Amino acid sequence: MYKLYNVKRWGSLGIHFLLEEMGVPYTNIWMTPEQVKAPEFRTISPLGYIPALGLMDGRAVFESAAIVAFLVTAHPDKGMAPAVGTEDFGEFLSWLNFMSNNIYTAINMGDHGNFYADSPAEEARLKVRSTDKSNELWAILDERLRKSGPWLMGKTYSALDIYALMLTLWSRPSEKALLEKFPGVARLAAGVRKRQRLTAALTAHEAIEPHG
Ligand SMILES: N[C@@H](CCC(=O)N[C@@H](CS)C(=O)NCC(=O)O)C(=O)O
Repeated sequence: MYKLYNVKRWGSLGIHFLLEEMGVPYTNIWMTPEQVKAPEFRTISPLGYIPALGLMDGRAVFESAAIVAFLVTAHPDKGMAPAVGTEDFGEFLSWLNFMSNNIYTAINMGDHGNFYADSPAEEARLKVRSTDKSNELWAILDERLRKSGPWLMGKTYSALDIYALMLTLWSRPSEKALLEKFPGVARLAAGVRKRQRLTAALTAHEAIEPHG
């Protein structure tokens, strides 16, 4: 059985939702921020980051996009991504990495205590830049969703939509402000929230409703 190293409302929530949606057996290892920072956790996740997914043989997959790519291809029968090797799969991987490399990173840059700021003034400046950059990136996703949605892969719901919902939760100045600004993203987020299989996990991460 997989082990999901999980912290409430952190980057593990997207993997938590995906595992629930796919209905594959797994256990949640709920962690505190202190446990995440402990040196022992680096033997599982080299940068001490959440999410990490423990495998049956004792190894772990880390980096959120890698975990998503691993799960959807390890369980192709669950239909959460196009078939491996198809052109659609190439498109799927592009948007997955677009979100993890760009939006996730832009959000992290604006976090309190981030590595790139060495004074409160720097931190405040990065927070503004992070929001500007995130909005620029969301606008690209929103255009795609408005033109050829409702999902990121068009008419087909996939792991990308769950990943996108996760990122909306961390928006600045607020999740609701992001959803008001980007109607295509709002429609996606509302659609993912309606998935019956996700109710328990949405509740566990206090994500049933968008935060104001
Ligand atoms: N590139 C990583 C980023 C993961 C990440 O930033 N995780 C945050 C939580 S959302 C974390 O674990 N931070 C731990 C810390 O900063 O000590 C991924 O996509 O998995």
